[in-house]
Amino acid sequence: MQLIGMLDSPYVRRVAISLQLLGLRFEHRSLSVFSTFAQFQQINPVVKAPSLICDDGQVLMDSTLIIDYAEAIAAPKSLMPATLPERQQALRVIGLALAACEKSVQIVYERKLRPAEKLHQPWVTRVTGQLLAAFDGLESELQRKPLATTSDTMGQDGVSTAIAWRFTQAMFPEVLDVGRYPALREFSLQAEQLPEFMAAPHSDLTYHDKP
Ligand SMILES: N[C@@H](CCC(=O)N[C@@H](CS)C(=O)NCC(=O)O)C(=O)O
Repeated sequence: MQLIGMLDSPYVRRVAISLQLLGLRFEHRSLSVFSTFAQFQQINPVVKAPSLICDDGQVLMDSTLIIDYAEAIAAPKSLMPATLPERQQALRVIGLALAACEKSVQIVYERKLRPAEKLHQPWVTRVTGQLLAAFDGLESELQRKPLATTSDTMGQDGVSTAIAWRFTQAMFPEVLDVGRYPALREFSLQAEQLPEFMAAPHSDLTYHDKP
């Protein structure tokens, strides 16, 4: 299968890391939804990153749905807990992390795609408040119950939290007061050192599977 999209997208990175942790091999094509729009359109006319070309040629999109598909291939291996209370907790954390990604991406679009004179500051202020609320929620979840930090134990809650933090840090280091998020900061430092994270860094690089 082929993962389409750039690793500077938190959603693409989330999939690239999840596929590795699930033990699935894939080819990565680092196409941009902006600078290579037409090429991306040839693969997926909706131009959404990540897109996944399955082995039979069908194209899937949306990181959560692609990971759902990957989980089905990898079963019984899974990044989700089996018991209901643990799964509920993981879903809570993943929801917060995905909200943080969504709000960060909205700020990127507002700042980078709109002409400066058309930037709508009340919207940016609202979205920034939502972004900080999502990270506040994640910080208190991690303070209450630390996330696993090894390749063998990390779940989808950890992957999603780590990619959300790294993306926001990379895009707007000034927005996140790291002193306010000690647990998230420490968790991110550990997660980013795992081989699966280092093989798919937040960047315009291409992931290469081990030979
Ligand atoms: N909910 C989607 C969000 C994906 C998303 O918004 N990706 C961005 C790149 S970070 C994208 O495709 N942007 C192009 C566009 O929406 O036109 C997911 O989880 O995959």
